[in-house]
Amino acid sequence: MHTQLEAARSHATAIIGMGKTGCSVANFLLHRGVACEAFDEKPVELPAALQLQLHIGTLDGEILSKFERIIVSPGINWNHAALVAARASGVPVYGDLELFGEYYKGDVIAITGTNGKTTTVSLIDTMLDTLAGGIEAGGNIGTPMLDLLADGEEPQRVVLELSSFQLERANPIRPRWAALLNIQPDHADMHENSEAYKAAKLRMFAGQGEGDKAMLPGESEWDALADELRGRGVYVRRFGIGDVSNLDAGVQKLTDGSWLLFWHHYEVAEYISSSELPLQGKHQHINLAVAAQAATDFGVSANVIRQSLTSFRGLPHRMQPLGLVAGREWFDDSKATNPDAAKAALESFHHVIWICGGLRKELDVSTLKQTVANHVGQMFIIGLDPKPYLELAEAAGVPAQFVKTMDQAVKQAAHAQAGLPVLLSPAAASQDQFRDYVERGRMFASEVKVLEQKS
Ligand code: UMA
Repeated sequence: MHTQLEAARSHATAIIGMGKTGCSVANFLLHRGVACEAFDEKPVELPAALQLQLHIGTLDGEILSKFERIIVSPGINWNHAALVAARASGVPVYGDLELFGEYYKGDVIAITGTNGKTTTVSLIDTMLDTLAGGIEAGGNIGTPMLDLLADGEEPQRVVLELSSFQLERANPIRPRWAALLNIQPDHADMHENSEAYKAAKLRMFAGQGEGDKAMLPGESEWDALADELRGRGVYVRRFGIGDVSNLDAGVQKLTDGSWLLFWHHYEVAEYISSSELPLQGKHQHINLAVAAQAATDFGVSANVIRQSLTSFRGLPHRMQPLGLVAGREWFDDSKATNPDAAKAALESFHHVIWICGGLRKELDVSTLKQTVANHVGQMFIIGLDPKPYLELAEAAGVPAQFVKTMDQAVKQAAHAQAGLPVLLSPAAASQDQFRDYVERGRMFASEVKVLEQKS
């Protein structure tokens, strides 16, 4: 029998996961008069302004199947049994990117990749903000994308940081300019396999067509995609480490060991020496080159781009120097939540004391063996899953100690091999011990501060 409740639900939206995304979706839809109910598997408190029914507890596919549509937060597994059941019953299930694509008609710049997204998006945001009409940044970077449309005004252009989770649960949007920075192993606990992870990321290009621009890594594995995009009339750019005559943007090594960062304004190459950039690390400079290319493609002048590059000091928790404390330098790279991010950080040091460990997301850390052997003097392991990191240390022949907590890691690292810098670059997510990587980085910085006050 069709109850009154079921009849109401057949015209309502179920919002699943009431973190940042869920609250943003609820706010957006309620303002547009859409009836909504909220679901979360853990106890949460909604902001007072959000007046909607909240259900706490295990998701039930049968209940969800009664709704007109379901909007799911990115952190909830797409293959959650309740979502699979709801989809099987024919209910449309999407993420917030779907709603964004339906409502927003301005220019989208979209950035995806395993590592470097936030740095690239932040710099594009800074540089394009100098244009008439400015720009707004959102998505995985932290501001839910629908918040960019919340006040009813439509920004002229937006730059979105898109995660695989956001891309997999929406019909393809059509970014005017889109860049894939890299694909490295990550989120093995959330995607069925690495192919599914890659396929989700590549959905970013699926809606592009005539006149749009796509930025792809220079490696040959991306040639087929480049050809396919060109076949659809997309203007394809390539970037990476290499020669300015072969790539549109990237870094070029010089004979004296230094390197140049370059991008192109039409056919003309623009350069800047890496020694002029406060932000260090070749992997970071590639991200800066991609941002510079986006800026020039949207008409930002070379002078403004140079000024932005030479004043950009990087973002918190990404190779952030904390200063000289207790006779050594300390670096917070808490954002390194997968092995490839930690590898890039470790390789930017000659030798370093490494604090690592956390929620491994089923990723294989043994791939770091050579990097650890070459660049790490000693390891201090935090988190609830020390075994793979201890095995890595043994394989690399590096002394290691499981200290479990951040305060112990900092205390012990202060007494490690004299003079060596200390790097927190966990190669793991943080949620086994912290709310997120930000809290982990702050905890590290505050323990270093305690050390400073004592010394
Ligand atoms: N929840 C459930 N069941 C689950 C999992 C979660 O009910 O199985 C509930 C939780 O109890 C919580 C809510 O869902 O109340 C959290 O939803 P969420 O995990 O999607 O988190 P949000 O607060 O909505 O944040 C999300 C992104 N989080 C993830 O993708 C995991 C944020 O990216 C993003 O900034 C934000 O939307 C705004 O767009 C963070 C992230 O870690 C930074 N991203 C990953 C990464 O960068 O590696 C992809």
